[in-house]
Amino acid sequence: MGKSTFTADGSAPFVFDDNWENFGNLRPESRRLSETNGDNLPVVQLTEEQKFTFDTQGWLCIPGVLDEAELEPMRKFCYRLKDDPESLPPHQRTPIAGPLERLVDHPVVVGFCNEFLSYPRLDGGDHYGFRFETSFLYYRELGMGKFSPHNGNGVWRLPGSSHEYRAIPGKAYSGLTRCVWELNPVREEDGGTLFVNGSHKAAYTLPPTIYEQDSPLWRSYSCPAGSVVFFSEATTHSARPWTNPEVPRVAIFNQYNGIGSRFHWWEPPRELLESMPRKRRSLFRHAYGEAANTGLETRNLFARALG
Ligand SMILES: O=C(O)CCC(=O)C(=O)O
Ligand SMILES: [Fe+2]
Repeated sequence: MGKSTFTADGSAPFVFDDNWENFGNLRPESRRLSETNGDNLPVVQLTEEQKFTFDTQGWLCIPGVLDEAELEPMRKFCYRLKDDPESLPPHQRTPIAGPLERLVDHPVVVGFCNEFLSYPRLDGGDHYGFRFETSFLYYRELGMGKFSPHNGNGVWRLPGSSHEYRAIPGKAYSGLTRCVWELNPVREEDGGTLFVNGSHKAAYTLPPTIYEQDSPLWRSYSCPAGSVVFFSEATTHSARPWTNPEVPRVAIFNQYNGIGSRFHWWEPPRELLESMPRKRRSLFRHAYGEAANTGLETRNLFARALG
């Protein structure tokens, strides 16, 4: 387990586990988090400042992760998906295929998910301790996109909602989490996603002014092409109309969840999964906890009638 799983004073956060051998806390050998991704690249850990920013705001922008040589084939693939999907085999008509596939477990994404989503006991080295939920391409030209605020109050949600946020000293869990790759530059006034800072932890209901797009409660970001924005779905957020007539928004909206949670019904085709490195494929397992780190094909307990 890398150093990011310890609190700033170097101590391990107390994470309850389903055993009592270590006073209910995760055993030291269960404090595992992937250090490499599906392409065997080293995972990029979040800095203390990035962890603090995400935990307090409910969202985090990491600018300039991808360079132009990586971005160009990605944008081309997006235009093909949008304008000419029939030119792709059916199992590749998705933003997790082609040059976009490696965004799914990009080292920066794994670093983020290790901190805010992974259940360390179920990260098996070959398998991530978190799940992939959905992927969509959001392509927006002038006027596209609608102001529609939603979510918030994540600390107070019951777990079945998936829109939850939990925190103990030195450790936080973000539940359903969005990872947005901005493949074009975004200026603050262009129309990137809006957030209400701290609303994932809000104890009060949202004030009616939230329904005004120019409320000072709304925050957003500007970033160069190739930046990534993480946000907890428990944070109040909204789309808004795109205002830049020169440059469209070309954004990949990937989404992650805890290993034992599922919100959306979204199943990528087997043919696509079989072409992926084994570790990347582990992101697309069904939601379950027991022994999720021991293999992709686990036993269906239904076959065992007698317990
Ligand atoms: O379109 C956007 O900017 C926000 C979309 C949204 O609500 C979400 O990703 O959950
Ligand atoms: Fe949303």
